[in-house]
Amino acid sequence: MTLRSILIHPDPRLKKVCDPVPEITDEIRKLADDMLATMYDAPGIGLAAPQIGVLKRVFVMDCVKEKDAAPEPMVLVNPEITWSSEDTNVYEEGCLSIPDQYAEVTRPKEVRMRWLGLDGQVHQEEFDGLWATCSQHELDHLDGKLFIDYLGPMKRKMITRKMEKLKRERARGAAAKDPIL
Ligand code: K1U
Ligand code: ZN
Repeated sequence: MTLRSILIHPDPRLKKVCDPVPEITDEIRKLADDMLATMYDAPGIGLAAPQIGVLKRVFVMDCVKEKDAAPEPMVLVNPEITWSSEDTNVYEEGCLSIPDQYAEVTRPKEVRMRWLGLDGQVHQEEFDGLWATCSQHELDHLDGKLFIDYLGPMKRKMITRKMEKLKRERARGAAAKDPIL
């Protein structure tokens, strides 16, 4: 298992529509393992493959909130929404690719998703609450969409500028640590 670096917005890889996975292979199983480890380490409740620079339709999530509850890691390959509720829900979303920025996003309250599991079987499940919000946020990542794309242009630009500054500071910090850079 390897911890992978999480890309920070703006990055062209976060804007791409990802490719379907033709079959479950050892490479996909390893990718899912790495993604779960990276998500738990961050920490986060979800992570999509493009966030680690892999443009494949895979995401992981675990929205168990209670501290002492058993983890419920999920790996969704080629996920699709097959039904969404008329009812909506507003949640203050965050994103590991947009650190420390949060904004309210309105999405369907419940969704039914179909996906390919690591067992090679097609799965279908209805999600609600945080699972519904997170699964839709992650599916958006696979279509090159970020939660800030739901915001007005002013707020989106302000957050993008903050992220550009953060990336410059991180690059400077890394260069100061490494005499070769
Ligand atoms: O996709 C991502 O960037 C992960 C993101 C998922 C998400 C959060 C909130 C609403 C929708 C989707 C995160 O995990 S951000 C971090 C976060 O929410 C969190 C971190 C630690 C504990 C609990 C939550
Ligand atoms: Zn995100």
